[in-house]
Amino acid sequence: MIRNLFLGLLGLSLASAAEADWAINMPKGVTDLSLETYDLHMMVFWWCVAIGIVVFGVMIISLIKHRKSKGAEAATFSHSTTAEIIWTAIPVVILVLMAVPTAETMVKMEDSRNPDLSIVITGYQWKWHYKYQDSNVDFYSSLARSSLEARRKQSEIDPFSVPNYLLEVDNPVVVPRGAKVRLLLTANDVIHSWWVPELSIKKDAVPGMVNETWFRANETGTYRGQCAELCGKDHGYMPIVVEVVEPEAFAAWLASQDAEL
Ligand SMILES: [Cu+2]
Repeated sequence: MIRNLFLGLLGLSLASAAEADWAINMPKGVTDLSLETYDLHMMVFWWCVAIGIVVFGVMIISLIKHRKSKGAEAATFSHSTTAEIIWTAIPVVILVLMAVPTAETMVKMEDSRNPDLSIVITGYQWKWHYKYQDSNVDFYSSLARSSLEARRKQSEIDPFSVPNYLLEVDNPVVVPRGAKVRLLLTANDVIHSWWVPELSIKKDAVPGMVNETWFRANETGTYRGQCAELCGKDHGYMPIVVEVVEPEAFAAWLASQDAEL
């Protein structure tokens, strides 16, 4: 049984590796803060690699050089103040070196003052609602029909044939490039989480609370995300699509949405 499970998992991982165009690392994203987050992540990653090499290197060399068959005798001391000071001081220095730039970036992330545009995002089981502040524009954003049909049991539609399967919506959020967009997040039923990796945003949407975050996208394009908080049976079916367009195109879009109402 275990062998079958193992073979099954192996088959699954090979199949997904062959089918999906996935990357192992996090994306660099399209905002200044997403790039800073990526650089911090890489800095900490390389610190971990260096620590791993040093610690395991010393361990392996010690095991080989001081083995019993070579006549090594165990030392008998039980306490070394010098060693304790060193193994406390070095990690403290490393943690401070990581904490200073991290704190600088986190302060910037929290600074959502003076936005060019504010959007109230409300999570529902299982869709998102967007309301553009200072305008009448508001709409629900649900899973696109193409994905909805393919996900049905016995639909006979191959999900791999559906472009952006489970990552497409009927009404995407549209924002202007270069504008500071403040997001005010809440939920109407259970806790959801608004996550768009390329904007470097993952923020919980909690009933009865308003969480705040912001981004400024430097590049136009379509950025996709998902609800990142297990929120019920259709948690996997409430994706997020953000379209970043030129400011003129955004103004035209907003006016057209307003006219529809
Ligand atoms: Cu959700």
